[in-house]
Amino acid sequence: MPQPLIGAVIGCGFFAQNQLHAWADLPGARIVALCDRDAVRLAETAARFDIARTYADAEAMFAAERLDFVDIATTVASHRPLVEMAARAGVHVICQKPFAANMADARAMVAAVEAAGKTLMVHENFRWQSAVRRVIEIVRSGELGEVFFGRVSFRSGFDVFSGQPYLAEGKRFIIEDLGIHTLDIARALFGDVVRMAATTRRINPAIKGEDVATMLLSHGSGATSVVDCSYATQRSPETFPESLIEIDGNKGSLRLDAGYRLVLADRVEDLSPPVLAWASRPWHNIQESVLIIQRHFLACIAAGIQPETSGKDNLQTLALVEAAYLSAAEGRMVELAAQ
Ligand code: NAD
Ligand code: 89V
Repeated sequence: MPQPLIGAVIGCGFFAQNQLHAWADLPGARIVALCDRDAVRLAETAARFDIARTYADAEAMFAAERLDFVDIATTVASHRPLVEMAARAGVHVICQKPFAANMADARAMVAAVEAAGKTLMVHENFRWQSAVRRVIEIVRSGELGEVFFGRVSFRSGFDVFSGQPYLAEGKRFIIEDLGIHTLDIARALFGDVVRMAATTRRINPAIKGEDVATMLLSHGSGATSVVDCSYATQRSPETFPESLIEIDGNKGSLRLDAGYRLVLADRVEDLSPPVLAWASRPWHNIQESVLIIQRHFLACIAAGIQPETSGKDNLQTLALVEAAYLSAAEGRMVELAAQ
């Protein structure tokens, strides 16, 4: 059995708890240190996961610890300084989405970790949800033939603001926070995008950003897809946090319906994800994907290969986010360049 990789987690907030549970489930990693500027969160998380060494300052942590990797679980504003610090410390990096607030920061982070000769993966976990993964496998197997149409849809009225109050405060909301996942799923299914158009709306008057977005994508593969997301949709049953998918190919069609029900021409598959011991509904779908993506990170380091959701790959997803905001602001189709 190879020695586990030694890691640290920066950011002990709402979502990091899932990441720490997943690391504890993975024999290939051992988290030895935690960092957070918030002393209460830091102490509570250290006690919950029995992690002895804690730091209020990431620079101090990198100076004191001998790490193989760092997991950055903070919100976007801190990503660039922390990723660049990790690159200077010569450790592998996994960083939460949204990876960067702009393309320049994203490119700088990719370049810094590349120059250090280390692995950089973005925690872009929606394409790693087991139901979505099954759909990706079917498309990549060629079973549907040449795909000409797709839809990736996330519509919900779930209150995400109580757990993540910062989501109500930003000028940007649903495309940057959630659409980024659904756009990434569309890329995983249909390939990179050559042009796109988007419209946005804000329905909830209590938040600052847009909570509805509808996007039309032309993929280089020839497929057209619609990616739509909303946190202003009153559904029954509520489907948070499921991404519903429809795909048409010249040899067949599929639908990933509500309730993780996959329908192909001649069969139905129940793709309900497991509820891991530390997980709870309705988040169990996302929580399972955290375990899967973190396992992928360790496997890629062991094999010396780039993760599927590497920093470099994520530049294409971030470019779609930027293009969507530009298209919505200017009311026009936006061309995408290769990143
Ligand atoms: P949060 O505000 O609850 O937690 C962030 C923590 O980071 C806070 O405790 C804060 O004190 C700490 N922090 C910030 N900057 C720091 C720094 N420079 N040094 C040390 N500590 C610092 O946020 P959250 O809801 O846990 O979200 C974190 C990230 O995870 C966000 O980017 C969010 O978009 C992402 N997220 C991803 C998913 C997913 O499914 N992939 C789900 C939820 C949130
Ligand atoms: O997945 C996320 O990034 C979360 C949520 C599901 C609430 O949008 O912020």
